[in-house]
Amino acid sequence: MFFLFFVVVPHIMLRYMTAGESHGKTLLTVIDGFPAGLKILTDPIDVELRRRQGGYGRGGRMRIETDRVEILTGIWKDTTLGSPVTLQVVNRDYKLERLEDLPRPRPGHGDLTGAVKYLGSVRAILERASARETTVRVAAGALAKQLLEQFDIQTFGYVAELGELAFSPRSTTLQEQRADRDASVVYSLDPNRDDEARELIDQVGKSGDTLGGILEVRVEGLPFGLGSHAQWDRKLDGLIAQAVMSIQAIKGVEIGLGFEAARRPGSEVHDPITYDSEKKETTSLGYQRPTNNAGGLEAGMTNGQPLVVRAAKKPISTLRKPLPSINLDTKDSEEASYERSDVCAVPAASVIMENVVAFEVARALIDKFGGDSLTEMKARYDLFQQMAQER
Ligand code: EPS
Repeated sequence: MFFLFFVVVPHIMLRYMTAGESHGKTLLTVIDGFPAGLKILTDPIDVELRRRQGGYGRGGRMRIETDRVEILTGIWKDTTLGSPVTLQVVNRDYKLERLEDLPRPRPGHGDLTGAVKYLGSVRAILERASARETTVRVAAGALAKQLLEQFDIQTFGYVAELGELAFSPRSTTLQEQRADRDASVVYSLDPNRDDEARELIDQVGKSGDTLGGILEVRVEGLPFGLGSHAQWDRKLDGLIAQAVMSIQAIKGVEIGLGFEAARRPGSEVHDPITYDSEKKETTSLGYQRPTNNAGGLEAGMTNGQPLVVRAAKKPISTLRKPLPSINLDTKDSEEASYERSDVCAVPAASVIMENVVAFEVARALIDKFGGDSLTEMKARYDLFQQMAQER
């Protein structure tokens, strides 16, 4: 008899997992497959953690926490060993053992569904489902960004829309836009409109409601050919969409023109190709595209243009003016429980998305150029650039 065995070997080289509850002792991430020989600084990770805590519209918890990363494994003399890197952010607001269950599930959260699925309490679900978990996702991404910087790859995330407010960039260069974003209380590219944004958030907060928005992440300096057309689970657009979609409260992901591409004829969607030999030595290899409607990806591979990803974040599910729910014990109609929450975490979500995308890009970079050591990666990167220029 003939048996055909398919052995499923994940080809993933760089990966991470997180652990920890919102009000548990600590939050952890283990990053496996990070190359050896990279000097790691904790300051840039803490800067991202601080940004994640900020943005106008956040609630009481962020006044309690001062998130700081501690490196527990994988690093010797500030340099990566090639072994798993463990990062920790300790919760100041550790009180899990004292907390009670929530009797009335909050619509939009995993409260009802999780309690039914696990045949247990709402508390058991919400503690892990909470966006507090993204603290260590940001830490993992901020570590990955230090690898990307070695290859002059820049990741940049900001708030494009807040409720019904849409922000147009005030400046053009990445450097200016970064300064604008860092000056804005809602991490938009137009700090001149901060007053409007603040007013909107205050007004929504006063009425006991919450606010969502649209986030955008751009990655510049990418080489050709990260990701692959050859297999569905190696397409970089798919990997990015999954990673972004998994961020708490994200309801939609677009790359480049995204949904708008469906409304236009092909001639107004696809980016024409020209060649400029003067630009041969840049990451574009000289291939120029007057538009970037593809958002930097064609057939699941980077095409030398900036990667542009957008995501829709729904308003936070916890409402101070609660929605109708039921009492899980009696099944009687009652208002949903209320646990302390934020009015608007859209700015924070832009930080999370930036770092989550950075991690996916770093993984694709390691897939293409090998992941044992930074020295080998750089040599292979340079060799590929040289070969691709001659193509
Ligand atoms: C969050 C921590 C949480 C919330 C918020 C985000 O802390 P706590 O529940 O103690 O107030 O502020 O969580 C949610 C919005 C959510 O849906 O769970 C954080 O660290 O980002």
